[in-house]
Amino acid sequence: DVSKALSEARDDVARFLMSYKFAIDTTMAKVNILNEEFRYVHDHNPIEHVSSRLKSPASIMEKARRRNCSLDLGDIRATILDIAGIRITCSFVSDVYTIRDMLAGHEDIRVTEVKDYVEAPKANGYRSLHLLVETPVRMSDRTEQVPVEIQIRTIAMDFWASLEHKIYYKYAKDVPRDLLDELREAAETANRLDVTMERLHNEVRELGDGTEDRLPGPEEL
Ligand code: 0O2
Repeated sequence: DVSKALSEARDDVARFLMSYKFAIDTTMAKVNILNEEFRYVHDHNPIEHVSSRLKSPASIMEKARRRNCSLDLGDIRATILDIAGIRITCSFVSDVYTIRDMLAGHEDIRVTEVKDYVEAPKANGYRSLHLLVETPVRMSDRTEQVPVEIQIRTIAMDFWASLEHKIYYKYAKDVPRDLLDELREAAETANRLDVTMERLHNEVRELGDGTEDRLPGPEEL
């Protein structure tokens, strides 16, 4: 009957969304291990900040509509690859690629696509490395391969993208031309900052004693 069908559909959606939450949890655990290990063992931690988000049902539906995707959960899983999103912010551009290599080398992470907007920025100036990955989520009765979008960017790229995102929504995606030009210029400034900071970091590292940004270990506290 109708109410049974509705309650089954609701359970299917809940299980569907839960698999993405678990994929975020397991991927975040891997990133957190890297983050903590780097803090104790190495003289420089490439990870500055990590965040995650599960796309809301409303924005999943909105994207499905834009992509002409049916509301079948299998179609949505195959089409909308950023339902689970993780964002890793690094200090330097080289860190972005260090983190990429570490995650891509993980046995439970299969990279399905790389969008390198660092090497080839978008026309508006957006820069970030996007890894589309699949990770196994083991549940009581099955294992699912769940897609996760991992965005890796520097602090400067993140600063720019956060403001651009706000402006884009403030103007309901119709941003005035002069503002777009200024944003493009700001993206170039951010890029120059990234290049300068990396050069300075390397120069100081060559002089340094290898302890520059390591937190004290437990025995030193
Ligand atoms: P939110 O709020 O971060 O979730 P799409 O643009 O999503 O239709 P696709 O191929 O999935 O198509 O896009 P892509 O290039 O992989 O980018 C997806 C995500 O990258 C976006 O998610 C943003 O987080 C980020 N992104 C991509 N381009 C830009 C940009 O020009 N400016 C900013 N600020 N962020 C960008 P959402 O769902 O749009 O947003």
